[in-house]
Amino acid sequence: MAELKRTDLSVQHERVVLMAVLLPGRMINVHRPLDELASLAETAGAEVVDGLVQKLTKVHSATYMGRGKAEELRDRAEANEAGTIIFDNDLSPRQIRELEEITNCKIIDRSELILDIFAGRARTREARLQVELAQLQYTAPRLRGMWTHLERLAGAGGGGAIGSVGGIGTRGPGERQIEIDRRLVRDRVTRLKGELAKIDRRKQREVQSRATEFTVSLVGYTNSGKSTVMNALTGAGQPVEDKLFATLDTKTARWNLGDGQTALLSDTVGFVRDLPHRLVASFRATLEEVIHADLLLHVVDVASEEAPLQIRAVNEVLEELECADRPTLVLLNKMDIVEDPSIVQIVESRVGRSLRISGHTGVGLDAVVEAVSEMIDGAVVTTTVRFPAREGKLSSWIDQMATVLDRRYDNDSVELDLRISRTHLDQLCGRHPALTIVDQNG
Ligand SMILES: Nc1nc2c(ncn2[C@@H]2O[C@H](COP(=O)(O)OP(=O)(O)OP(=O)(O)O)[C@@H](O)[C@H]2O)c(=O)[nH]1
Ligand SMILES: [Mg+2]
Repeated sequence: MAELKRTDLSVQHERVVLMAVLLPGRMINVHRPLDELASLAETAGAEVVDGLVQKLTKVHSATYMGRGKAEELRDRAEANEAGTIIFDNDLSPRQIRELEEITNCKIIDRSELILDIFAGRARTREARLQVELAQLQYTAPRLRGMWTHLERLAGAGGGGAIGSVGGIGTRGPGERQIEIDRRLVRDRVTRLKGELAKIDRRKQREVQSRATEFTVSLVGYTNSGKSTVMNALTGAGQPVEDKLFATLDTKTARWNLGDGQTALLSDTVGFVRDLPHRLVASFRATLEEVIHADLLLHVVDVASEEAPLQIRAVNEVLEELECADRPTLVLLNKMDIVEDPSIVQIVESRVGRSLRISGHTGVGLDAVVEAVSEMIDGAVVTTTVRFPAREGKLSSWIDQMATVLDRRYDNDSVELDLRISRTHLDQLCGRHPALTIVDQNG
């Protein structure tokens, strides 16, 4: 019976009971451990009817939580007529099975819930493919009867091969069906990876073509106000919602900083603690702008008492993307509704350079423009370089990465006057010993 329940992992319109197991060292608000999970569940369309918390020093390998507590969970679900229990933790396929036996409910873990939200919100083709890949990879080993799930994905826009197996599931999840499911999943994963690799290459070219521009990326916890700040700075018209994961793709707009100075500003998907690794990996194309940005603007909701935890979670994702040491300016957002100023002070003492702002009222945004403008001035230099004329590849690389102000030929060598970012100039010198810097100012 439990196997049949796990053919569809959506929790939309379901009455659910929440469960958080608190373990030492986990990033969670111990005073209100179910708050975020409740927002996630509601974002996914579920109706939260009850919640339970258990403190443990270590997990039980078979049932994750204590058996007695699992039975209490069953009673709570029964009393509230809930058919689904959502865990704030990630569970192994075996733990899910055991817990479904005990509670007689569908068990959804944290990653599955997040993936479900992403699936419901993905609008662009790129986002849909990315979510589907992450879902298949995370969910496949956890499902017995896959086909209903696959059909749902196909119906949701994944499209293609899966839809053509419609009807098979009516035979139920027998052994043979499991084999067919596994093969279908493998084939689909291969196809999705191929399509995503193509998108990835296109995105890389796109990002590279902007290499002569100064690029800035907004990053931050979901709902911290990234899109609001983006709109306030550029008038980009990004949708803003008091919901988790309102933005799932990346939008880039020109940011006019005054005095003819411009940069490209990108707004992208928000992060959340314990973001499934698969999801981060498959969202690489969407995060391409972040990965290559000259500067990160880390937006923090300092009106939330969870701000310090959220900063840690964002930094972990940045580490995973290998851009933890990128120049970063922290924007302490929602200053207009801060109730506890000590949170702002704590955050200020823990992060590097930060500015207090409100994307809503616009307070503090002038200082952001000024700070970024100064960074651009420091980050771009005017220089003269010389190299042998036969180095054609080097010449075309420079054409892509820099603005060539003047080009002079002298016997067998070329001399170029350039406007180029410091980072690119360092790369250039490191990779091409044949190149010499003749003159540099700024
Ligand atoms: N009071 C106040 N509310 C803000 C401020 N900035 C954003 N908000 C609100 O916070 C909510 C989330 O804002 P978004 O800009 O959508 O946040 P986001 O970081 O883009 O969120 P996701 O795309 O979902 O990750 C919205 O309801 C905004 O109106 C601010 O400075 N002050
Ligand atoms: Mg947003």
